[in-house]
Amino acid sequence: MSQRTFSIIKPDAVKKGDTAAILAEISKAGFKLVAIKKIVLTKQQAEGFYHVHAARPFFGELTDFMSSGVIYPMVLEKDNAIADLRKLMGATDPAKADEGTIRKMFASSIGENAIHGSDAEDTAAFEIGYFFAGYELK
Ligand code: FUP
Repeated sequence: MSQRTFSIIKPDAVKKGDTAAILAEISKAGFKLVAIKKIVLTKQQAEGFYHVHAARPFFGELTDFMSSGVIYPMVLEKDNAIADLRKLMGATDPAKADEGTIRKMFASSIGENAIHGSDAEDTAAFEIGYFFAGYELK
């Protein structure tokens, strides 16, 4: 069944000029681009997005990084979108990511790993709503 998920092209990938190449991989994998925008998060906005990680030791570093430059948040749609995007992204640590995954191709470290993808239906709903209004999701 058709499903929506949420993704972000992160500041490291944008700075390296890999945005279009990553979008091409996403398109090749059969995802429809429902919505996309270009923004720079404040530190506070990054903290709100990653609130589930607030107690983790890497929270400060993660939210500094995510507010350090342009990102492209987007909503993607296909059958089984949430799980399929996670597969296409590869492991959080690019050193452990399979060949052909976006993190294997474009990420440099566990902290600066090129792309975000929702991990479940409830987080996808929260994350889509964090960045997009209903009228932007037609
Ligand atoms: P993922 O779902 O693969 O993006 O990974 P997590 O939800 O576990 O982590 C979210 C983000 O926190 C990662 F993308 C990068 C950052 N992180 C670290 O910086 N160090 C870690 O040890 C784990 C995650």
